[in-house]
Amino acid sequence: MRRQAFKALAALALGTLILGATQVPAYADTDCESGHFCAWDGANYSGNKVIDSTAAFGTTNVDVPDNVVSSVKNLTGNRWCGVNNGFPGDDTVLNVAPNTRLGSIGGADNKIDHFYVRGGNWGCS
Ligand SMILES: [Ca+2]
Ligand SMILES: [Ca+2]
Repeated sequence: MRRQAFKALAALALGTLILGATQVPAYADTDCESGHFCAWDGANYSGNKVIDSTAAFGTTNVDVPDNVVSSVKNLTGNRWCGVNNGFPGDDTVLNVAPNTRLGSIGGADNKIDHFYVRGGNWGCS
């Protein structure tokens, strides 16, 4: 009797494990696929999506429309660095770590003109 109760408990625990493993992730993105970098001209992923890119790390100039980017999703394993073209030099104004979503980008808002792509463990410079 005790043995049967144990078996039932074990089966229940296994069932719970399997159910847990097949659950849909709580935070699925419908507007930017895994492996992509996306940016919007509005805050919180609103307005127009101005870029949806799978550029590889080492890419030095991923162009975006000038001075409109306001929110980003980096669903890649790379770091994405946002640049404001300037004189005499360009300024890196945004550093987006791998697998990071930024609904607002602070001082970089409406300034970025292109991105460059670094390895995930690298910094922007
Ligand atoms: Ca904007
Ligand atoms: Ca700019």
